[in-house]
Amino acid sequence: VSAYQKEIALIKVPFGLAGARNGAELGPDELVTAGLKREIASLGYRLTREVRVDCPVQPANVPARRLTAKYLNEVQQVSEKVCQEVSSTLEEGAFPLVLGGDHSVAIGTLAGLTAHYQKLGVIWFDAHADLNTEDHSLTGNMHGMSLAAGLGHSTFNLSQIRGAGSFVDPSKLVYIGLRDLDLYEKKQIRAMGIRAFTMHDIDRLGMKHVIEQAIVIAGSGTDGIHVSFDMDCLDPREAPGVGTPVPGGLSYREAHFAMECLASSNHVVSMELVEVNPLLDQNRHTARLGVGLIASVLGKTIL
Ligand code: HAR
Ligand code: MN
Ligand code: MN
Ligand code: MN
Repeated sequence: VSAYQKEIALIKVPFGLAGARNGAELGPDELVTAGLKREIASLGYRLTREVRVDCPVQPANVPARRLTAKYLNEVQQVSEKVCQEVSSTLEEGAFPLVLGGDHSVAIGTLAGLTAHYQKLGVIWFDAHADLNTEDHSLTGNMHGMSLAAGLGHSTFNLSQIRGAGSFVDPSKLVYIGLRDLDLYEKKQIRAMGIRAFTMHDIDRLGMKHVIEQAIVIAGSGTDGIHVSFDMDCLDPREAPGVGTPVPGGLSYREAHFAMECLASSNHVVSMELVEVNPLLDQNRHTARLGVGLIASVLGKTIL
């Protein structure tokens, strides 16, 4: 975040139908209750916009047959609204902070960001690659398809969202924290040459090296870096309140250090934090970690 940019928009997206289980729709309120707005204010930001995107909730009768992309219409509706909010925020010169919701909200965020930035860098913190298409997903859960939509691989993609820009450039995309990939996703990462720092790489190289490389890849020759932070990148022992926990994840310290490095890079132009599930959490612990990570990206330092 550049020092002069001290205006921020809070875009809450209480949408959870594209996840694996109920509860992600409660994420935005949980983050606010955990003290997010206090942190933002004490960092000297002016909150220029605070919106709660109107999101469809679970219909009475759940679709019976197995769909290749569940709740596609709902995801499309939400994506268009998020796209609009992110676009307006950027036009006003403020920093968009999007609170999920499940990770399908990233489709709308990417749509709004690409409308404004020709060359967008993306760092995707996640245990998962979210690269499935409707034809390859084993679950039909669209939170596992958001990057495929951003890259234009899936049938439902950015080009179907009113106001979206062009697809994300895979050479400017970096993963951090991967450890649970479907076979198709592995093939895609290799075929596209996407830079992926798996947990193995973090163990081998250390987060310092990993985040420095990620900032170079996503930050050089781009208009800025979007940080898409799926809370399940963290180890579930520390962050149990997520819908699809996978053992062997990032420690809070590692993630927090990465956020501090991102802040001092001055390249971050937007952030989203997704997949906080209060129903699976204990004592709001996961949301509190989320608030700490956001504060660090926004420039909070220890001393
Ligand atoms: N790859 C699996 C699927 O497609 C799991 C995806 C889980 N995704 C998230 N977001 N929680 O990363 O269903
Ligand atoms: Mn994800
Ligand atoms: Mn994930
Ligand atoms: Mn630079």
